[in-house]
Amino acid sequence: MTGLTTLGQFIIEKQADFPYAKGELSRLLRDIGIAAKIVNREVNKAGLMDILGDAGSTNVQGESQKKLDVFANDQFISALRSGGECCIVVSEENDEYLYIDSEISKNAKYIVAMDPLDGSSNIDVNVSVGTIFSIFRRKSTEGKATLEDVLQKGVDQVAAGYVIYGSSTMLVYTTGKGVNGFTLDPSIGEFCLSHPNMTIPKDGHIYSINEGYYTHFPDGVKKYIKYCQVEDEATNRPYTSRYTGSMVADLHRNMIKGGIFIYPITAQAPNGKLRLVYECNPMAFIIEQAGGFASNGYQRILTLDVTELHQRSAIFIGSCNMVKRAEEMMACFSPQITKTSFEGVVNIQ
Ligand code: AHM
Ligand code: MG
Repeated sequence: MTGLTTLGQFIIEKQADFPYAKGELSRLLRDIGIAAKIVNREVNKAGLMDILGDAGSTNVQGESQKKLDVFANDQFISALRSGGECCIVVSEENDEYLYIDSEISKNAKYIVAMDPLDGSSNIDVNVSVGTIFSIFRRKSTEGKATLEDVLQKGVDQVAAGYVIYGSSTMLVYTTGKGVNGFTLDPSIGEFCLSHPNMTIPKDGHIYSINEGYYTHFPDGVKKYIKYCQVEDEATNRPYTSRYTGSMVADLHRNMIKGGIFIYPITAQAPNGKLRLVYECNPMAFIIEQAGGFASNGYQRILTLDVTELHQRSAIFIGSCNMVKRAEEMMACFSPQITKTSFEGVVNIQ
């Protein structure tokens, strides 16, 4: 006995939490874990191989795809296809949802939505990237699963997780009974339980937002940023600002230390940038299960209607009290974006 609990062992132990389950969800999570290990291997040696840089293609959102985006997408799809428990995959990298049409998947009940490599603009500079996944049970009981099966609200997720390829690689997931984190031990090639029952502090002192877009934010966001920066001993302000450009890394840090991550609507992204189905909803499920909260500024993320595969949303997510405070600011000020005038700012020619 090593005293270590591997992801595989943990998943099997936890299967008893779902008395009706026949092990399909466990197998699905195992398949995702396997794909994550393969992606991790490539991310780790990316600098040594011809796998850095653009793939020369764009996704449905018009964003240029990195070679590793495409590689990670292929790996996850292939693991889900050979596992046989998934009937549909939705991916940031695919315009349409993908049926898994194989003999072993013909009775599959689960739909997986994913961002195979989030924060991929960071790959070329060796900064953490991540994978985000969300799992639903199909609602229809016969025939092929339909778009209706895919467009479920966040509250209907049965599991969600992320993988962070950072200074160490971790897989963090929830099935609605708390959040557990596993660190990849490269010497044995296994994810091992390292962060049982993860909880996010109710309060924090880190705020994560791309302040470069300040003039393009709604007034409530501007006021919240100013609130974070004001000195106040009682509330431990000013807060500190941390933003990597990888949502998974920023949220993982904030989950451990306490903090808020915000990607609001902006003048350029009037519906927000991040995608509801495979970025906001899974992260909201995980953070809520850890005791935090996620909102679009006005409404709980998990209750938002889902009408499109690649729908975008604003997101305020993290420590409960911080998100509630940001929501208060949003309620007090106009949702309109009024460009800030920088009177008094000196232009140096
Ligand atoms: P991606 O899925 O194309 O990688 O985009 C999502 C990423 C998030 O991880 C990150 O928080 C955000 O985009 C950064 O965007 P910006 O550069 O506009 O701040
Ligand atoms: Mg992404």
